[in-house]
Amino acid sequence: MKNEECKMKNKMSRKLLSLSSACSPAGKTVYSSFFHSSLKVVLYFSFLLFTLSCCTPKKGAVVVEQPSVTVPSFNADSAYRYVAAQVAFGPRVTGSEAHKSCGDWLAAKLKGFGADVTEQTAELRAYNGDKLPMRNIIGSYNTGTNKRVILCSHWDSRPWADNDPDIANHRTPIDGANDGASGVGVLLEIARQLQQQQPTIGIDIIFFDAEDYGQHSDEYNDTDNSWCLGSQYWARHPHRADYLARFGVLLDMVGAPDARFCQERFSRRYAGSVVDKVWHTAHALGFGTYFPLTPGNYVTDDHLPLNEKARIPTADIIPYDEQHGFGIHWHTIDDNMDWISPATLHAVGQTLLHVIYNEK
Ligand code: 1BN
Ligand code: ZN
Repeated sequence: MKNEECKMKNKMSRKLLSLSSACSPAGKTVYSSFFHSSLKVVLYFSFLLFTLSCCTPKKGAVVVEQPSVTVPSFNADSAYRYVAAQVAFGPRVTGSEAHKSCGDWLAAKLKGFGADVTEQTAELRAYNGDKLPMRNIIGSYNTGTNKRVILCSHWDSRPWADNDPDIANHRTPIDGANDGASGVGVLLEIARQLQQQQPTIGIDIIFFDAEDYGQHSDEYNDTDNSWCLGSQYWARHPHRADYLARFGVLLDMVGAPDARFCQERFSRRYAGSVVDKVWHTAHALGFGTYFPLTPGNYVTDDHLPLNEKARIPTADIIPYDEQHGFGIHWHTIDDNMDWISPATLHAVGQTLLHVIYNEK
């Protein structure tokens, strides 16, 4: 989208402010020495009534626009390149060489975009006993403020294509272009924008590890928390003591051309106001087709530990529809760059930029 077009949409979504709402109750102390206290009370309430009536917008009242914020334009080609760069490392399976190299690259990119970078490392155990050298990578902006928002994605990729139609691929690791790299690509582009124009609030971009090392679908195992190990760890050990954020937004699989981000149900339950904010912003910007206002399903994802353990209301932008589930490429060897659409990355990234820059 061109800069001008974006600014126009930004203008359209501005709130209108009644001119008369600038009135405020005042003057009480000026008159206080002239009257007895009972008279003072009567006068005070008369004044309050006058003030309230003055502040009620009248038919035909003059309205002025609140000063607008300029929201940067999300560059979808740049985000696309960040997705491709991650995929080029090979499958980022936690503990693999590609994982290590890609993690170094992500930390360097965030630093290059001016973030304060914190890494959390821990040796975790997967549900099957595999040792997992977990690495959460966090890029913080405007650390001096406690008005903070989390934007997060997982950066690891699934070790097994266990949803592939060909059973011969069920032990093959996946590229995870959409499942992993797409959300990170959008957030790297947002990081680049944050460096160029600082918003009022502080932002923590968190790349969670070991989201996708969950139970293989061909194995029976009754562990129910085998997914989202990095975010579970972060929720138990936030990267700052007494860390708090107003809200969070998780991006998972935000790159497919036909993506429909129905409202994930845990997000509606725990973070209804965040869902409203994000989905209504998307609609105001003309991205309503990607963001239906209808409920999706319940998804075990990185937002759950943030909502349930860290108590930070966090919404998950994740595609789901009755017909295609998470998409036909989900956990198959076909989750590659062919499934990445700059238009979808743009819809998600531009929506988030508007949410961030309009937060006061
Ligand atoms: C999201 C992307 N998830 C995995 N890859 C979470 C998930 C876990 C989705 C279990 C469905 C079942
Ligand atoms: Zn996955």
